[in-house]
Amino acid sequence: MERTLILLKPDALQRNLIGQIIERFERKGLKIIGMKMIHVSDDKVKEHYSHHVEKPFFADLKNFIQSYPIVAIALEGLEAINTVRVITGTTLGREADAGTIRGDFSMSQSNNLVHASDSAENAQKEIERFFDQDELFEYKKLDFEAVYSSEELEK
Ligand code: FUP
Repeated sequence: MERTLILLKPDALQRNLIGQIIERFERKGLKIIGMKMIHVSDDKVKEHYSHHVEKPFFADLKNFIQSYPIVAIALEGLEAINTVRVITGTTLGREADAGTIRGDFSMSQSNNLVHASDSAENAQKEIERFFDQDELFEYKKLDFEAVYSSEELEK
């Protein structure tokens, strides 16, 4: 099973969408293994968006992500990284597919509600960035036996 990180951004909090967004991941069959509300530090913003630090929009992106608290969630499931990206939708909310979180709730490129890890390497780094080891929970998810076939459960 894979692990991935999502961040529910300040617009999700202010638009009262935290519950609806978490519900989408839960109902899909993903397992929540860590969850917390935080303010993102300067260092973490620079690390997390290191691929955008030199871009003209970085200052606005930084201000936005630090404007209000965010909710960080670590999820687990079979091929969870890709699955979560599919549920999240493409970056530009107003063009994202209907049925995705961004497609259903966002009109923006920056205020697009959710961050989702985009590769196995980044997922591991991002989970370590936002969670200490003792904030991640290993437990048996009882519905996994209904969500997956026995063969899939082995993976
Ligand atoms: P995504 O993986 O879909 O979150 O997209 P990126 O990693 O490319 O971008 C991260 C965040 O930077 C986006 F969620 C919003 C912000 N961004 C802008 O504000 N303007 C841009 O032109 C591109 C990205």
